Amino acid sequence: MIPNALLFDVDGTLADTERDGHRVAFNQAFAEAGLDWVWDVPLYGVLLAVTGGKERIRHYVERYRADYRRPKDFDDLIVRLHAAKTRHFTTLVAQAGLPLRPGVRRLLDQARRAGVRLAIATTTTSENVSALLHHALAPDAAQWFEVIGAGDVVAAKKPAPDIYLYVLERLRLAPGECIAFEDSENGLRSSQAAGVTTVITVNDYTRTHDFQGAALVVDHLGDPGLPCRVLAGTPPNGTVMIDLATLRDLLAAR
Ligand code: XBP
Ligand code: MG
Repeated sequence: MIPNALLFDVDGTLADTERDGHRVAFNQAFAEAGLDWVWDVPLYGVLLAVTGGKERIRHYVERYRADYRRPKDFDDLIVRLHAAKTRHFTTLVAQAGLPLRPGVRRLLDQARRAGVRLAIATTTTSENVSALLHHALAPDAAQWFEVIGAGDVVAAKKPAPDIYLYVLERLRLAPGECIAFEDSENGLRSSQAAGVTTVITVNDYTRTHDFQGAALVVDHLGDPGLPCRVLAGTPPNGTVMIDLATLRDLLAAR
């Protein structure tokens, strides 16, 4: 059987948003607030181990800025910084544009034609998801996804399974009827703990993560003329792109 629904992570999976999107927006928010906090590309890779922007800012201060004298309203400061960061990120997505990763549009189109349901399970803030879908995919793309599970809608972010459980409950589907797409170890821990078969598309930040338990690990989903490379797992012979036939075989092998 082909899956009844495809559940997509956003950051790193639909588009490479972290290095040139979120990271830049965090730095803009810090500079605007007069803080000398700068997250360079390697440091941001380390900070990504903590999911959620507000949680990441707090972790950075605790772990790297022993010198920083926290104001009394430190919790509120984090909320304000994060709101500014979201404003910068959505502006960046609208102005600079962050392209979709290979094969994302092709697979979404194929799923929609076949009546396979679509949903999003992400840690990022919902405004960021709306902006990315609108600008990178199509102005009406948010409507392609029956459920958009994002950000603080659940108490525990990835690697906890909560966001996947939230999405599955709203779709009224069992995990075994769905396939999840993730790019990171935290994402895989989350989808796996919810019992969803997972395909990983790695990126520069996540290439070295532990993807034990993923059904398939590829460099990207593949497109005509741009075959994907299988890094772990056994897809059907001659797989050059991840399509509904590949996903049907992965579910059958579960
Ligand atoms: C994404 C994240 C998010 C983004 C920033 O993880 O960890 O924190 O980096 O988003 P995943 P916010 O792809 O596993 O969902 O700043 O909006 O929290
Ligand atoms: Mg991700």
